[in-house]
Amino acid sequence: MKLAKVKTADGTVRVAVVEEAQVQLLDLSESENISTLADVLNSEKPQKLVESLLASAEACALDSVQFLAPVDHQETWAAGVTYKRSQVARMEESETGASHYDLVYTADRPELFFKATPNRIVNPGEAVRVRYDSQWSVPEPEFTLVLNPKMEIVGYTIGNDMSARDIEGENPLYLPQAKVYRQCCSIGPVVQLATETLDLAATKIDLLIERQGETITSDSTNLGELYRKLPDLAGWLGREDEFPNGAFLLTGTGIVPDDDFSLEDGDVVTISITGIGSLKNPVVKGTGPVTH
Ligand code: DO4
Ligand code: MG
Repeated sequence: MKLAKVKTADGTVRVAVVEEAQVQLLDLSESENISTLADVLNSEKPQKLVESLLASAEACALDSVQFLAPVDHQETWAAGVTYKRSQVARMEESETGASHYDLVYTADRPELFFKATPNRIVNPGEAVRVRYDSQWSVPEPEFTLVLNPKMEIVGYTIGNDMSARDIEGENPLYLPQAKVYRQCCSIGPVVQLATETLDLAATKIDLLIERQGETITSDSTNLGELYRKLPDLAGWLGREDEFPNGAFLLTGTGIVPDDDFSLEDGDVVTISITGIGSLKNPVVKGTGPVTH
């Protein structure tokens, strides 16, 4: 079952079940303590809850709603260097810290970093940003875990971990600046409930980047290439921390474009993952710092 947070034609934000050609808008008005998608995801049995609400749902054409990022008050975190491709690319780009990436790839403790507050996450279809002070930035297409406050994996979605390779490469201590800035992340368009066992190798992750209507780069990987186990990543995140609203956890990139590639203003990034769908965002590159 796929769930989404959508904006309807009259501007209201609703929780919906996504079907082939339509969405079912759920009526949460009678459900005690359930008013948002996060409330549904964090409930005892999300699928059962939704099934009980489907009888009173209102069907609506798929193209009549806007899909929003399926995020409410959750923090978004990310794992790094979880695929061989990411380890190799980062060792090559790093001017000073190559051995850190080598060590963390096989270490028991994974790399986990804070990625975004909800206000830094853009909706599907809205622009992700390249920092104006980066000349080498890429999207990172990442299978993303949806975690409830017990750190249980309740769903899956798609995440784009926008990254400034030149800033991270200059010094690993610049990682927060390479990773966290306005419009640095996109998530969505739906949450696939984690009710069935995942076939890792059959879960394909595709990246397509278009420039002026032409494909300029594309690549694929699959979850079978992920070095870590998904529940282990969730376990490390929750090891000594609390997430009262739940959390999103991007699980790292297995796709890194060639070193001569950098995103430009106007590019369009599409990430597709088997069983979830496609997340598409245009790219904006600013020309100067934020005016506060
Ligand atoms: O080590 C820095 C970040 C790694 C990352 O974001 C990734 O591997 O996806
Ligand atoms: Mg990443």
